[in-house]
Amino acid sequence: MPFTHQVIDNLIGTITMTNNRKLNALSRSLIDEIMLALERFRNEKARVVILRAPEGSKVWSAGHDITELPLERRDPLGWDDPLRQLVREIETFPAPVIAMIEGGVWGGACEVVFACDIVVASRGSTFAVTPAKLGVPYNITGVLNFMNAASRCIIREMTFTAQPVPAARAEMLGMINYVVESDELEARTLQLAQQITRNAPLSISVIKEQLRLLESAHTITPRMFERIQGLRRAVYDSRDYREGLTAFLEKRRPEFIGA
Ligand code: LCV
Repeated sequence: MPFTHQVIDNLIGTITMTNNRKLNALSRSLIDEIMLALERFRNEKARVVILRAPEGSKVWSAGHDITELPLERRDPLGWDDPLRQLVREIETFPAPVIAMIEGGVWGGACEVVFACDIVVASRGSTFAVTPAKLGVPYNITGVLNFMNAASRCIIREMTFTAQPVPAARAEMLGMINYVVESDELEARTLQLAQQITRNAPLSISVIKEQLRLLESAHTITPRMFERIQGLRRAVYDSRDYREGLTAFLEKRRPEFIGA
């Protein structure tokens, strides 16, 4: 597995993303490995999973692999997008998934983290919601996941400014569980994981699924859905969408014109 390291020990499965060259950008190949690891841990009855980057990482994950986003005329975050599949897999995994964060969390990686059940971050970590920086029309479920992670005005600030939020502020806002010093991160995460393994897995599993179903219990009419998809299509068909992706690939600042 070139992009992850996976181990299970005392009912605790740990997945370390190791594609440092691309800053753990969530490519199809990295996500496939994480999904395989989750399937293995599900089969081996892991009672908790830890998703992490290597110790000392400056970037936990740079978010969706931008080179794999369609340049035009196709929904960049459709149902079968690998990032969407990973978020669903974490949400439906039958045991708690703990995000152990060190470094920057960017874009769709924030949604992956918020899909996890518990988040422990080192003091220097940050969280940046970046669709507006790239010109991407985020998808409906992803927006709902962000709404569940932060209050009304916070998620608007994070989305509209695309600026990284420091872990201490995220903790103060209740977006993550703990901020610890880097040298305490692994121990604090393991302590939580061990506490979970000592409790009843069936009870935990059913409560996790109840929480997921109740959090996503939003009525949306076909008319609302079609309106949202039409608005999103106008964005991913726009010149600004192409400009956002092209600017990143050309390593320059994008020039958005609102068309
Ligand atoms: C592919 C990358 C990436 C990357 N993909 O190092 O939420 S949404 O809607 O936005 C969603 C669609 C999404 O998640 O989009 C992606 C959002 N992510 C970002 O906006 C972060 C993009 N990356 C950066 O801003 C910088 O890479 C950071 C600040 C993370 C680190 O900067 P640093 O100067 O330390 P480089 O930029 O030089 O990146 C190292 C290598 O990783 C690639 C990048 O192209 C470079 O590759 P090359 O050495 O081949 O040039 N890379 C970084 N992020 N998301 N590839």
